[in-house]
Amino acid sequence: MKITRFRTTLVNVPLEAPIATAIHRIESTGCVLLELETDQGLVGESYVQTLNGVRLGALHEMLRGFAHQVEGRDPHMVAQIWQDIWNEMNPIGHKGFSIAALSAIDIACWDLLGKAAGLPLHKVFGACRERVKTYASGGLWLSQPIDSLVREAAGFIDAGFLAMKLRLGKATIAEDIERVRAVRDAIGPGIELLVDANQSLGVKHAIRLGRELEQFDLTWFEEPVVYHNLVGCAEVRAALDTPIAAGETEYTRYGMRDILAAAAVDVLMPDLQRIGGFSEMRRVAALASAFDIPISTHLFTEHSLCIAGAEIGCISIEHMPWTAPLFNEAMEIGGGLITIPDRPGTGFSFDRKAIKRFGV
Ligand code: SMN
Ligand code: MG
Repeated sequence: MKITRFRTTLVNVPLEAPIATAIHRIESTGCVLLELETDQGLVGESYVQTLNGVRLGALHEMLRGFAHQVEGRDPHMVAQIWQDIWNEMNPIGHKGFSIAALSAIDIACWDLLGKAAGLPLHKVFGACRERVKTYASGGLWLSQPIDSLVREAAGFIDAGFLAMKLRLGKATIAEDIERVRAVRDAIGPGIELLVDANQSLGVKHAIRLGRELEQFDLTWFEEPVVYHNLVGCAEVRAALDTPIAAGETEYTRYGMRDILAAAAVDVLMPDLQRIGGFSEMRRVAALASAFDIPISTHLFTEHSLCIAGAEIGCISIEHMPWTAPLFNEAMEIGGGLITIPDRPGTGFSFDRKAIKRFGV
């Protein structure tokens, strides 16, 4: 099998409503879609994104700059293709959009491998489960008033979720506690509640807040401090019983190695676009397992399902609905679990009508 065409398309998918975290204001997700066409008629698909569609042209240009690394090659050589792209990006750096480009190409190559084998990717990798625990993450934003949080939390339970994530980072500890208390009271003790401060807190603030939050039996406290303060994150972790989660903002196995070596997290949260695709995600899962630290994937829900289906140490997957409108297939959620699709490749294909509708 040979890759004959490297096709990219730009879309901007609006969110249902604008949202905010402690560090984000988001109205849409701009995506560069990649389709690798082959001489066998199979097409490998993937996408990478930039929030609000800003700098989409730069992301696109970065991706196109590596097209020559796959044109004319057999996608079964994905490990060598990955390494060749890694080597080529040495002068521009192994973080940021360069890694996003590598991720897109890697994911599309793997999608082709699954399709060529007629197997879902978790079975190509070697499967461990057919369903994975998830949590509702497309809501409970910092921008919402408390009555809206309470209403939305009830809606998540109605939609089949048994876990959900609330964003923190209000100006005062009292406000954050009030919001956690309101949601915990609304959902009761049997539903898992996670919180995410999006790196907005100082170490002492995070510890003081975290101590007050112990009473709410949180599943985890995510990104309490700025992502590069690994020593500070480890201090917060040592001071609290609540598990600490982080990792979404760092890149590749090298970024994950530093987080793990600093004993900064109880749960590692690699992001498919920032990690370097499926190839690197699997290496990171192995690395985390050597520290006895579980992983839980960040964003990219549809495409992360095959990793959850193949990695014993993947304890859950973030459910973010932002890119669902791009796909023909819907995710199956019930009883707090998402079903890992049994369709070849990633199991998700771009909806041509949606691509037209959201095209930029
Ligand atoms: C998050 C990440 C990116 C955009 C919005 C929110 C958040 C998460 O950190 O973990 O979902
Ligand atoms: Mg987060």
